[in-house]
Amino acid sequence: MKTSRGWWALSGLVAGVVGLALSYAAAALLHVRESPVAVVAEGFASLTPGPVVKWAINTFDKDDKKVLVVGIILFLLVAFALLGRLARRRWWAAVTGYVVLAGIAVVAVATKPNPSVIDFAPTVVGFLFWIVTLAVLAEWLRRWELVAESEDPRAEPMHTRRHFFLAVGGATAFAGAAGLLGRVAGSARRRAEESRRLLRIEGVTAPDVPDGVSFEIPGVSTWETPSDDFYLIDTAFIKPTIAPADWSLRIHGMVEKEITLSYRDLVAREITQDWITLNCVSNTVGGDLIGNAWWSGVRLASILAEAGPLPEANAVLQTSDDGWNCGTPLAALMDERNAMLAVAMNGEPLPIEHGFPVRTIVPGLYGYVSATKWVVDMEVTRFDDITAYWTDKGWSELGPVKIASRIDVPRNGDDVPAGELVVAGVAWLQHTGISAVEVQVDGGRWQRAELATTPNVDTWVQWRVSLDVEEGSRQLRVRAIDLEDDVQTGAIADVLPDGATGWHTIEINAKA
Ligand SMILES: Nc1nc2c(c(=O)[nH]1)N[C@H]1C(S)=C(S)[C@@H](COP(=O)(O)O)O[C@H]1N2
Ligand SMILES: [Mo]
Repeated sequence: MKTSRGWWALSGLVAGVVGLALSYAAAALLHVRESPVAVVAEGFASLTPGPVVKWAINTFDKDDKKVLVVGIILFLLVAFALLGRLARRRWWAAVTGYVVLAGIAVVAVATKPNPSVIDFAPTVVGFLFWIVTLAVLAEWLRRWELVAESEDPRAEPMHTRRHFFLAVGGATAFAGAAGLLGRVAGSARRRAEESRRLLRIEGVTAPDVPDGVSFEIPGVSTWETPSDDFYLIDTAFIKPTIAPADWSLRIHGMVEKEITLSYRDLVAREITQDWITLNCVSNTVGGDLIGNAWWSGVRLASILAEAGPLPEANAVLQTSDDGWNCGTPLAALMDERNAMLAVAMNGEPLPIEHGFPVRTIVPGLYGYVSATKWVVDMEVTRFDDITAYWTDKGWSELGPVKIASRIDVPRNGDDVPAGELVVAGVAWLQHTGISAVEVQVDGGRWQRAELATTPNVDTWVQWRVSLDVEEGSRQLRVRAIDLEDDVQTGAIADVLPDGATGWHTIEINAKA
């Protein structure tokens, strides 16, 4: 056996470093707050008994976290080297060792509050790259060993050894590049977050909640959807991180005058603010891909009027910094409704994942044809001449929202006391408005609900009704009527191609 254990240890080390670097880069690119090492460090710290933590803080002062992270990394480097040596004879034992290490990171992530699937990605990515790198290096080491042991005079140990060292060098360079990528991505995120935190936009005020919009019934969606709870839909695996100073919007195409707006130009204009409910065409009957926020921004009608659309134009192809696009009816952007380039949500600059620094909001249209996040380009055009991300996949060209209503309390399957029962929820038809909501028990008479107030026709409205329910299994069903007296249809349609229809129906159990 001519290769030394040292080379196996080196392979283990290099493979481990590749895995760590890749998990770090993945964390930065996916905007997962913590890389596996940081999460494990946090978990470790939270499990450490108080006196030890006190001792650590006293001994290392502000550096206590750094000491812990450095300690974990040193431990890992030793573990990687040992696992590399182990891989020489017992490949599966080494793999098991790494599964255990990754398992610790998975547990640390899983025990954090509200972990999402994406939070596990850095650990998985790191694990996969570790295995692949070790397998490649081990392959070259084995060949080297074979050649070294062989009696064949034509065998050239130098040759296979060179390949091994090339592979080690390549893997190290790869880890370095990944680490660098992680740093750059992380710093772009930090820069955008920092500029967002420092941003004060004149004319943006805290949400102005009108009287009477909420019945304050527990279980019914709150009037204002907190930005942190607002549903998130986009196709961007990596969310754009654009500092306002780097943002601009180009409006061009079938216009008399092309316009390019900087962020400063935009927010120097008059700010418009309103409550607007946004929902997704993929929201199923009774679903929760909907939210209501206080949006602040600049009216698109005034900006587009300056550009001067040509008479033949009927669409605006909006493009996001991440490449996603959608076609929006020009009329919806220019009529009296409050279509805007939004810069703030619920009184704060847009959260990065909701389109910072600028997104489009158009009351009355589903998000997929209007609500472009990280919007950077608007081409005034004709629907005949364009296709866009979702219309290419079979969704309708025009996406006006459909009337809908939802029962929030009681919940489907709830046990309730028989007798008087308060049923409540929300209903919406942005840009038209709701005039009435009706509820029926077991297909009986439609009973009118009481409506809360709304500041405009672009928001959802809360409703409630007190019903008498007899003992037993009961079915509740809701429908809404709009301000033009059109009644919500009970015909069931799928979300594809232009939004679901049907009455939200739940089963409850009334008990004596
Ligand atoms: N850049 C970009 N903007 C986008 C999307 C997207 O995939 N990419 N999805 C749209 C869809 S389908 C919806 S429903 C809304 C959702 O906005 P939200 O994530 O802020 O709730 O954003 C719209 N804007
Ligand atoms: Mo959507």
